[in-house]
Amino acid sequence: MSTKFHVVTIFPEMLETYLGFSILKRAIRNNIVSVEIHNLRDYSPNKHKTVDDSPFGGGAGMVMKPDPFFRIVEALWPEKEKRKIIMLSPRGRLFSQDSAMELSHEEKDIIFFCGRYEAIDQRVSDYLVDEEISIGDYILTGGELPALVIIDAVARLIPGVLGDFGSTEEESFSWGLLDYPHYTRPEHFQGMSVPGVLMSGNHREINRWRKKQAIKTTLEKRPELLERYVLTDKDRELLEEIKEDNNELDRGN
Ligand code: 4FV
Repeated sequence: MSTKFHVVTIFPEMLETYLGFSILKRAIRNNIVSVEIHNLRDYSPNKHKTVDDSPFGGGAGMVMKPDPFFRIVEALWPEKEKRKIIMLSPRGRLFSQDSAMELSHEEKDIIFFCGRYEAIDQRVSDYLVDEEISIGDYILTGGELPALVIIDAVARLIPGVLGDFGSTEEESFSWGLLDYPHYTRPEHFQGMSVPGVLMSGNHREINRWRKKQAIKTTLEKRPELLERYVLTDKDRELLEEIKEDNNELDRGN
């Protein structure tokens, strides 16, 4: 059963473009995921297809009206138990790889409400929306990019989507850590060489080096991630080695 995404937006072309390339295009063509894009204006009650109005209480900008959202849900997804409505908003729960994994197991149709203007009338959030998600603490002009970010991050976790474009299994090897360095040909480039262990063919040593690099990079760039990461005994051994290497470096300087 393919994962069904729906996107409610007033700029459908924005999404069609991004979904027409590479991995997502192929996943949709192979019916592993489906992404239906709905133009909210088609559910506007008035002939001018307006979807926004001025804010009660005054203030700058416009607010998206509630009725088009209620009309599209009544028309397309009347059964609450079969739908999960997600509103993209800076107020939402911060999106992460964990939430991507969660959504990749979702059986219900996943419906994204993409806001534009200042905001969407609060009654939509209060009575229709199951969850608000934010992709980060910054203000965008619309919810379309966040919807695409989430569809991209979730779809690639669905078996068969990545295919030989890479595997999430390997990814889970260093789940929760930052990625290790990657190299490809040429082996020597402008005096810069690929670490010898990667040319050794010794996969136990290669995996050990990669895990050590992942822990080292995480310690340097995102130490808070390491706090949350459950270290194995081998990982603790690697972490000790890293600290010794750093001390040697400090002593060396
Ligand atoms: C946003 C975010 C975001 C707010 C008003 C769209 C904009 C405008 N959505 N994560 N950050 N949305 O900035 O999800 O309608």
